[in-house]
Amino acid sequence: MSESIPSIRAAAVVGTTLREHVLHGMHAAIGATGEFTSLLNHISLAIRIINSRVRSAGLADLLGYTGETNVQGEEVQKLDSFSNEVLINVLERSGHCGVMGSEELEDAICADHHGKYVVLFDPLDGSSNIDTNVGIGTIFSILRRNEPKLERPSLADALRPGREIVAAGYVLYGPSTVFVMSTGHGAHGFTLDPSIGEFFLSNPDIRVPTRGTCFSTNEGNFSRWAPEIQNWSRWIKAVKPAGTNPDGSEPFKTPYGSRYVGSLVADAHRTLMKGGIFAYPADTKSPSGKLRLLYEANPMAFLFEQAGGSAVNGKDRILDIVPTTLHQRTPLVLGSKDDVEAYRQFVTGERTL
Ligand code: FDP
Repeated sequence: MSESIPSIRAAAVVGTTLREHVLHGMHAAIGATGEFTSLLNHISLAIRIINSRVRSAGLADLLGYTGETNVQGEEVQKLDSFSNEVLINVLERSGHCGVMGSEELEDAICADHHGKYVVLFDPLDGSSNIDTNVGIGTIFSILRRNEPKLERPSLADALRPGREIVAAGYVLYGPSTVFVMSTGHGAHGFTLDPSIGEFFLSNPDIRVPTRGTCFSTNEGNFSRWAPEIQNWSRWIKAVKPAGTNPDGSEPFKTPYGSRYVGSLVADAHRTLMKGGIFAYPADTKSPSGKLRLLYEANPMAFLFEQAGGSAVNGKDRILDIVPTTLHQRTPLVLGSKDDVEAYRQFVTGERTL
């Protein structure tokens, strides 16, 4: 009888939950009030609600368009607007959110209370993939307002460089639901156990390999790219190793494989886990780039840096860009340090074919 007890215990080991992970962070932070922890728990609730709808979308008549267009001029799909409403609702109820900015809203929502935090989000990223059951996601970042007690919440609270982010994350609604998050102490991945509705720590302290074997771009835009980006694209597909690293180390093992889903969350997640490079450069159709700085590029850049990777707009660090508008776009290049650096060198002319 006594011999069977250890094996029963071993079989019943329960992993760390997202809630515990967040609480642990709170206990480690001197002077923590619990508001940040509560905010993260509210975000986790919103995500579980969105996840449940995404999972039953085909059955619940949530696919397709609402007939409206969002501020980017794109048709709003039902799941986008549902996800947007859930996040706004849950964040408002948290009472900690002074300012909210969403891809689906023209203007920021400024609360009439002194909530300490700013939350910027893309409620459902990769919307062009919704109808075909391809991975989609939610992306968010959190900033602390500068003077929460003295000043009323305003758009200025949101227009701050990404280096001031205090937490960021994304959720990938793929074969499983994965939540990758950072509060500035590394990037950690949690996987949802759908049977009990709880996220469990599945990928502690994610590290992006220094160099990868895949590149991820929309190659259909090749003819619209600047010559130096075209050269980078030719280089990464070249059969022979082209040149050496700036420090004279191992040549890159080109050609790299190509992987492109067309959902930022899916492409970024693969790049974060396996290394390599994701690039959405500016082109003649989108001269400032396509992706949004505040709720797509910044959260991803924060997570990649936390995981030992990097993120640039071509030549400058994404997290140093000072935004001027809520829906500002930017070219975005993120991934393994060496791969992003090689791209940067093509852009600056330090490297050519
Ligand atoms: P989508 O248009 O489907 O919403 O956020 C915009 C985004 O998706 C990203 O998720 C994705 O990385 C990119 O645009 C895909 O753009 P292309 O279709 O131009 O490749």
